[in-house]
Amino acid sequence: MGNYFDPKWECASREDLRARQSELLVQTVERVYQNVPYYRKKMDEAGVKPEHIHGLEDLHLLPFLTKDDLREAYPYGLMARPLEDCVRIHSTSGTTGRRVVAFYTQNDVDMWENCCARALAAAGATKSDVVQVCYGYGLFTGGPGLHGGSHKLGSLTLPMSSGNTDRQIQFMTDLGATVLCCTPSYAAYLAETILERGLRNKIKLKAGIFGAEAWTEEMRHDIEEKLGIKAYDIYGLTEISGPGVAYECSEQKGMHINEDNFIAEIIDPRTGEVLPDGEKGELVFTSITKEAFPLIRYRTKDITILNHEPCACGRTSVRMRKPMGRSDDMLIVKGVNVFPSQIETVLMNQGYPANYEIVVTRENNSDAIEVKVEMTQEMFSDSISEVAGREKKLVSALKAMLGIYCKVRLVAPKSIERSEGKAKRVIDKRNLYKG
Ligand code: DLL
Repeated sequence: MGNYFDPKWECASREDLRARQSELLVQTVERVYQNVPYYRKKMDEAGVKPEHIHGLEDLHLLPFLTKDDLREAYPYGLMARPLEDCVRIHSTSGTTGRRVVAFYTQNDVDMWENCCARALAAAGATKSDVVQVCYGYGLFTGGPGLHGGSHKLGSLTLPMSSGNTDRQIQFMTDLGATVLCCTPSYAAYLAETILERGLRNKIKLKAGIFGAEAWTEEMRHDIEEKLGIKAYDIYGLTEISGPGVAYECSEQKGMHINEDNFIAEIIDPRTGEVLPDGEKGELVFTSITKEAFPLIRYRTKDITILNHEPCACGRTSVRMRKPMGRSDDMLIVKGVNVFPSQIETVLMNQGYPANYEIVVTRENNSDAIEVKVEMTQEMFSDSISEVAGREKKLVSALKAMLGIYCKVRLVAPKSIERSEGKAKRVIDKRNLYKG
């Protein structure tokens, strides 16, 4: 099979894209039914045969696949190609339950890296750029994905991996890195450190490609201002390939989904019903070009909205809104749905840095939520009564946003641990899901 990357699909007509999706969907369903007993059983149980699937219009007939399926089929149960055809694995961090392992043939790696190359190109990168990759390398897809994309573009790639901030900044300044790839929380930390050391005019960065975790528009503006760059969002998940499933263009108004490789749907997370364009719900992906580990109607748990309106950049692919959280990260506090991103928006609007922690506890059957947030250096020199006033102001802004009371504790600068990868913002001490 050839290389799946074809830039023409980025601006193909909607009709051509849909025709390609239909054709590849039919082939994928046939292939998994023949080669993957796990899928055959699932489809048989749902009463669907490959001959029922004629194109996109029949997608809704197929059963969903969940992370639990992936865990049940661990490690080899969902492979559609023999092991000898595979050249790579990657894995999710597996903080809850068994790890999930994804397999790649060489064509799968090429397709994925090409998606990342598109993301880099959309952020303005060319072969003349110096791309500093400080996502982690290893089982995590962040480092290898952007690294591969940078190679495909022909940029000079700095394979830094995560951590060692001193070394990151030294290479960034010495080698004149122009594009930075890392999590937004690490970008914020790097920005903070660069400003503290007075190195802002020693850096040559022009763009950043930040993803792997939720971040707000406010955080984007903060990083853009501190580093003097344009900050682009990039989305992806290990199961579907890794970073580059969707990426932002220069318009920065939603992430273009690489629809020539992935079909996106939005469903109601409770009922599984497919929702019309523009409605908020859980994102579901079907891969149509993957060889080793094709996934059909995979429920991502990410909550977002799709937008089919044409984009001013000329790309015709559907755009997804920044994920507003995950259906499983959503906190239910006192019966109210709380997304960490709502809290972040309030904090950043009031001039706080994106260094915060949300602690949820339950005593006597009553939930309590506390937001610990770092003050900036200037705020730290305020008097006790000024600090108390600030806390009060935050409490009422949070109440206005969430509709519930949140305790607020302002803490000293640098007292909350920094993250080099994905930040852990929420500590839920209620143990609601134990046993
Ligand atoms: O985080 C892949 C990735 C690496 C994406 C580098 C972007 C950049 P996983 O570790 O499998 O893969 O985690 C996937 O992370 O379902 C989302 O909940 C979250 N996520 C990824 N990108 C974004 C983003 C990588 N831009 C899970 N905004 C996904 C919000 C994101 N959440």
